[in-house]
Amino acid sequence: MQKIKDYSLYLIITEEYGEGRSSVEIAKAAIAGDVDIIQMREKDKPREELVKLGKRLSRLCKSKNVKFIVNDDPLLTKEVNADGVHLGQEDAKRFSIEASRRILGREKIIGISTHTIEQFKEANEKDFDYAAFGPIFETKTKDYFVGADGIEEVLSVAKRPVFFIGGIDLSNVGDCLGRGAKNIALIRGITEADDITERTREFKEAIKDGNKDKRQK
Ligand code: 3NM
Repeated sequence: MQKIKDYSLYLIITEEYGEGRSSVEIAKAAIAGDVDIIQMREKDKPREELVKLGKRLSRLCKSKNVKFIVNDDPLLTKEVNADGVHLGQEDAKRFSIEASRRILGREKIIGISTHTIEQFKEANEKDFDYAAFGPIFETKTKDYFVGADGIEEVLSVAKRPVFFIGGIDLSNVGDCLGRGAKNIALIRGITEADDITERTREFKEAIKDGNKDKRQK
């Protein structure tokens, strides 16, 4: 069963990039704009706070049929009843894909980060539900980026949905889509917008338009 639909828009929420708005405010506004997936990615908040916030976001997303993913921690994922966990390359060492699967079971979503073609090919053989590949462009959370050239190669070998990530905004999303990207993940492209709902809609339209030919098949 494919748990992640293609042509999805995935918003990662880190409150720090929310221009003073809370995670819940950001999530509500993005949900109103028809976002498909939301991730809670808060590296600096204490666990207790993450449990509280995670439960709120989880309830909110469930009530609106939006998938809710927790960064880093399959135990926290289970505790807040999220739909899945996202494992970075570092997190994957703390909790491997296999350990996360044992904790979460078959129904939940496991996503992983990959940053090079080699990493992607290696991960491709494992038991995850989607991969993220990036950073495609310059971003704040990493001090390097891989460029858009790898998109076609990643897609030519990918066995499950891939989200392209990193520095994606309305000016460069077309480049990703033109190279075959179906799914996009981002933080600031949405969280820094004055009108988050409107911006979310614009990205959804871009994904739809950029994939018109494929979707008609
Ligand atoms: N992971 P923005 S890039 C959280 O390449 C994250 O794995 C990345 O933020 C990866 O859309 C990234 O604001 C940051 O550039 C995405």
